[in-house]
Amino acid sequence: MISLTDTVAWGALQAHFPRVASEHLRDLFAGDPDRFERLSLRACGILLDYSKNRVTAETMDLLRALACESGVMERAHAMVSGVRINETEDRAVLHALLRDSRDSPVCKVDGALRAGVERTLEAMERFSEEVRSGRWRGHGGERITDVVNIGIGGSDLGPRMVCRALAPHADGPRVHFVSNIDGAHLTSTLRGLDPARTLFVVASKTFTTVETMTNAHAARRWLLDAAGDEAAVARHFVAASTNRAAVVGFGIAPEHMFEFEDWVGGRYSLWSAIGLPIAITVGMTQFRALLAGAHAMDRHFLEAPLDRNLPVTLALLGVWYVNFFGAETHAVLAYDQRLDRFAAHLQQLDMESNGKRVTLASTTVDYATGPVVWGEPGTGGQHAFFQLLHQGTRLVPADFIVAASCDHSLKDQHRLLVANCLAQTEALMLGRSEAEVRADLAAGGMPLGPSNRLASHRTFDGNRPTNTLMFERLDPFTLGALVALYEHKVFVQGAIWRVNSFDQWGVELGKELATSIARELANPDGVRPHDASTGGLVAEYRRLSG
Ligand code: G6Q
Repeated sequence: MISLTDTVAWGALQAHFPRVASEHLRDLFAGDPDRFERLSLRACGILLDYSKNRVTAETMDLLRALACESGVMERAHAMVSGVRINETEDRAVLHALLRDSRDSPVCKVDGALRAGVERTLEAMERFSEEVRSGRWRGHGGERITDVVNIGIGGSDLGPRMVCRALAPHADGPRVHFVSNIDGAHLTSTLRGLDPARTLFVVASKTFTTVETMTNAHAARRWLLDAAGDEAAVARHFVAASTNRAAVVGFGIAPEHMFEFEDWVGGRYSLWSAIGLPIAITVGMTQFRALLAGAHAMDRHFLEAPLDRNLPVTLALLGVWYVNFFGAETHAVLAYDQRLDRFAAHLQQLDMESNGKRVTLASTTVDYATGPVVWGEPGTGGQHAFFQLLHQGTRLVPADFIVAASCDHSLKDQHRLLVANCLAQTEALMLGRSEAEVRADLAAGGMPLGPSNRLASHRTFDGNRPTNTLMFERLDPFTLGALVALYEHKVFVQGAIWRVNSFDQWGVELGKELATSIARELANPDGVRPHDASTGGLVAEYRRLSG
């Protein structure tokens, strides 16, 4: 197989790049009054305006040719047909099945798999309703008021992000999330909670993850210190996992284990039993609406032609900036306080999926792959890092995300929020030329001397690319569609970069070393030779900790 950089489509993009790189977005807009209409798409209630990108119609055609030459959609159809596309772990990748519709399915898989998904959803529905209605009681007969999800990585970030985003819909017990091995996380979360009214969800695909199991055992001790009876564990702990034996070994009854399968990757698992805290706090109807939104996006992704396809378009624009403009990062700027964990979720989704340098053919890439993904909700960022976005030396492509309507009563503030979002993308695109700055300064009465000094500081180059994603409101359906949109974006990029987006070997080495260093920190005689830095730090820890 020829290398990606030797493909016809790649060569054509390389030849095309200098022409586009020298164009200013201001001129592209001036030369085409229909640019917004031509370069915007709608699906599942989401508008994607990608007109403020440094592309022409030809660029998009060439990028789509790259997707075709890379067999992106063939791979997508293989994924939803249950082909083991996660080759390095020999697993299928079927998170789309978790949200598939029985009436109009997109996955072509065995009925038994589908039935298993439905069984888990029904079990989640029964259990979440019991907890929400108060029929489920703690060991002492008290109603549950607080649910603590203990999990990390994919067993934390997705459900945590969704619970925060859907907070206006929450009418069940309060949910809390504990992930860090740092005991401060569990301690501060449990402070103020009543063991008699607290339910723990131990969320772990493997049920072996050190952080999760350590926190789960500490939580178990906290409960038993108060309850004084081992039998309390069965009323205050449930699990979302694939590892039945370990769950039962912990003291959780098998009927209180919510199962999923190994074809659900951690960072794609919020749609599975890992979503239990979501179902408990907002109810199963809303959880099913979240799944329906994701399903609608799955269908759109699989069926829309490439030039109308939102995930494909977002992915190709990302490839354009990473591989041709040399962008190192990608910002996700949600103008929505409720999406304050959205960038964190996308960080894992994107960076754990495509932060790879070896292809599926086991060759080392000679091109860049996944960017550093980062972001904060607007408008806070405007008063912090936006300076660099506007006037720094780096190109940082960014996605702006905003809902037209809000669920609170401060409508004027929401209008201001939207105004800020639109103003930023306009400013990043247009910039402000030195001539305009000079004219402004002169109009304000500034003499020529100071004006000469200040003008360049106050000039904005513009030409900084952004996508805007706008929808009516952040309801469960739209959130589901939005998350699935990014899942498929990441999939498309992984397919183009030829990496396996579904493994995560890169997290293993640090885990291994932490286990052995933990033993050394506990036992001074067990120290093995280290490099000078690590050895020095082990010694310093000993000295400081006594
Ligand atoms: C995600 C990764 C990883 C995983 C955590 C937790 O895709 O696989 O983040 O979710 O390591 O694993 P467990 O759910 O097995 O505890």
